[in-house]
Amino acid sequence: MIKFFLFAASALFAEQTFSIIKPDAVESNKIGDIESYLETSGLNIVAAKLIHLTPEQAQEFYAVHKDRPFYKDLVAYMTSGPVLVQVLEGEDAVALNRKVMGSTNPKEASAGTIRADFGTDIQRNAVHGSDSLENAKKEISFFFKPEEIHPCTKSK
Ligand code: IDP
Ligand code: MG
Repeated sequence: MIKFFLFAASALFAEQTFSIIKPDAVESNKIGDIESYLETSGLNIVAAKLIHLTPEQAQEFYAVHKDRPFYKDLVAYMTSGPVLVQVLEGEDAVALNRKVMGSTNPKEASAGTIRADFGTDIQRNAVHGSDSLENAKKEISFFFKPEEIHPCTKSK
């Protein structure tokens, strides 16, 4: 009975967000370390695949930045090697993931965050994370079919 209520409550408050382990971190063999930061924070990995983005995919994914001076370089960087795209689930997953990631610029990110520990500079900053629940839904559906996502059924 208690288990059922815990499961129902966790399902009710669970949120999903979208995450990318970027080319710099994949190339430097940091997938496992970064997953460990995410899992230790309480996030569950409920979908993941290693893919090499096409220029068209990267352009569309980052279309919101198309007028920024760094857009062309960002697309070149994000297509420079494979990335791990994934769906993370947990309570307040969007905000929690952003907290574990740290600030965009690794030099300004708090100690112990992924970007502080694995990022190189403001562009090569190891990870992407959705900035709102609305964008998380859009970004998840950009890369995953519903049947590729395996919501967490664990009661904590
Ligand atoms: P976020 O990834 O923390 O949400 P955004 O402002 O959405 O930051 O920028 C998207 C990505 O574009 C960053 O993660 C980073 O890779 C790159 N980027 C952002 N600002 C700059 C910049 O000033 N110079 C170069 N690249 C940047
Ligand atoms: Mg962003």
